[in-house]
Amino acid sequence: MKRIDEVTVYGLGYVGLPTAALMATAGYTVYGYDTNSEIIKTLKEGDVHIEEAGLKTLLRAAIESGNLKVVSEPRQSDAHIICVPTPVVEGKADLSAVQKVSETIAGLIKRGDLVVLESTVPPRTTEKVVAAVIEQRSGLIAGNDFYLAYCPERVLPGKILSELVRNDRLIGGFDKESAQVAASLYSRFVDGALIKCDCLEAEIAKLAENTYRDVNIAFANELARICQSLNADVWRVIDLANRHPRVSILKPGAGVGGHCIPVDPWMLTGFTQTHLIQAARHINDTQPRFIANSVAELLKPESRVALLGLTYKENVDDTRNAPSEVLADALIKKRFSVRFCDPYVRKFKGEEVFASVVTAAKDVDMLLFVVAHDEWSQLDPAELAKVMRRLLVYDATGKVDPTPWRSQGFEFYGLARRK
Ligand code: SAJ
Repeated sequence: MKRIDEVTVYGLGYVGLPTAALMATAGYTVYGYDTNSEIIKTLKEGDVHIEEAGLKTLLRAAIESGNLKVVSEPRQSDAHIICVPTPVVEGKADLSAVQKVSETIAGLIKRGDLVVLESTVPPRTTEKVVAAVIEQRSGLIAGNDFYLAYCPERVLPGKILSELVRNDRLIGGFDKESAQVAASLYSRFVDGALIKCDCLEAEIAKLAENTYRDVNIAFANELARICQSLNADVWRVIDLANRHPRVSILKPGAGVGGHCIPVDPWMLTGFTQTHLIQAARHINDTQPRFIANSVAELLKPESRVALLGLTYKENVDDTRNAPSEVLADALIKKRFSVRFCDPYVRKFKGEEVFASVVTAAKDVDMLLFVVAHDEWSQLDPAELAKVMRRLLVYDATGKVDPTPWRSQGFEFYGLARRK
């Protein structure tokens, strides 16, 4: 079996950077390459451009060991791992970064090398883009002259390092030997099972995972709307339903954000007629406006609202596709004045963001919990009661305990909570 010593990781973002660092600490010589010179500069200075638990320490150890080299020109190596973004623009995946990196690899690849695609892509991209570009430009044939696999990342932001090691991993081989070689690459640092399948199965399975989550959350959000109209508590209803051994409903909220769940489902559409996927997207996309309408019913004209939590989910610094943006726009359109507060974010929609809730709350009429950062558990309702103009809380996260707020005289409302 092919021996792999040197690996090049193309794309040093949320997935590529931790993967490169882990591979280096597992003993591979790793070249971390990115086309963004700012990222290369930051990393070379020993800093990281991403907030992720444990990453900075691991990265420094990997660089100090000499096993991880951050490079501004890609090098020849035994394995090439593609971790570049595949954004969805108007419902269609933009594969230009995958195309470009495949061209780069075509200029470097040697007979017997392994190429692995990790980016989330529409079905058949490994074959139709990666294999096709490399074959056309290098003259080498996938499965004959080089190994090729699709091994999607499945890690949860906030827990990336532990999930990279512990999660089971799909190893979609272009052919059986490719799957074996790719499995041996990951076996050095993955403790989870390495499940061999073909490229197409792995591509569809990756999209199915995120789409399943989107559909499940959409159901929870629709249930919240039903409960709200019946004046029932959706959080309690979901807890009760989930006591059934074969039911596991996710949580409703302010909407679905991030760079994966709101966009990946579109990559499964367009092959045949689909309805459920689009319906789920519609429900989740309109959820921030549903929250804005619910909140507006509680406010007088010209009220001031402090939005607590701007990131796409709790305890991360990422604001991509965050529901808070649509929610803020909807509130501003209703002529409320909106203040932004988040310890992980400095600027939002071009405006200053307050790190301290007490500062953000001064003279406002409502605290609106959008994302359940751990920091909120430290809040003191008595202290906030002293600075606010009106004592009103709305919780879209379902995680704020009303009792201490009510005991300080706050009116407390929440998404589909009983009035
Ligand atoms: N959300 C809810 N209710 C829930 C759970 C999440 O409204 O019960 C919202 C969050 O607030 C957030 C959005 O959904 O706005 C997405 O958050 P998430 O934690 O569900 O997922 P991501 O985007 O951080 O990571 C997902 C994960 N996929 C699955 O769990 C199936 C991760 O494992 C993938 O690797 C990642 O997408 C990816 O990169 O594809």
